[in-house]
Parts: sequence; C-alpha cells; structure tokens
Amino acid sequence: MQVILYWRDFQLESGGFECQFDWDNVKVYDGPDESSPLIGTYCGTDVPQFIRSNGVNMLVVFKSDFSLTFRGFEAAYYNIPGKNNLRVTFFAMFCDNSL
Ligand SMILES: [Ca+2]
Repeated sequence: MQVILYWRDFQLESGGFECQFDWDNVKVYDGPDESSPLIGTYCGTDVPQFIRSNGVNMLVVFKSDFSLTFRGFEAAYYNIPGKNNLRVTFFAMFCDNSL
C-alpha cells in the first residue's frame, strides 16, 4: 500500500534554488519519522507534483521562520489500494533564525 499526497495550494516564502535557504519549507519523508528517506523539500509558490510513498507511512513537516508569512499550503492524501492502516503525519514548527 502506498500514500499519494496531492498539493492543492502552495504559497510559501521562496528559499532560493532548491530551497537552499532554510526559511519556510515543507519536507516530506517516505516513512514515519525524520530518519526516513527524504522525498523532497518544497518552498516558494510553484505547486509541487504529487508525491507517492513506498509504504503506508508518510511524514509532512512544515517549518517556518520569524519573517515573511505567506498563505501556506493545502494538500490531500489517499492510499492505493484499499483504505487500511494509512498514516500521514503532519507536523509544524517555528524556527527563530533571527538570533
Ligand atoms: Ca518566513
């Protein structure tokens, strides 16, 4: 079973080429925690492609800093096939990198 995550809206602060500046971004992991393989880091205002996991777990981590607030993001997820044992974890954190 796999998780499919579709982005419906995506408006975050730009982070430069490949989100090199760790300001505001969303990281998606192919598994239950941050030791799992990183599928991608997403920032800026281009709506990313859909994401597919290899298993039943997916972790989505949103990180934001002290300045420049954008609208955020909206995503929908579902699993293929069936409906059992799916788990997508969303986690948000604030990082005060002004210090
Ligand atoms: Ca910001």
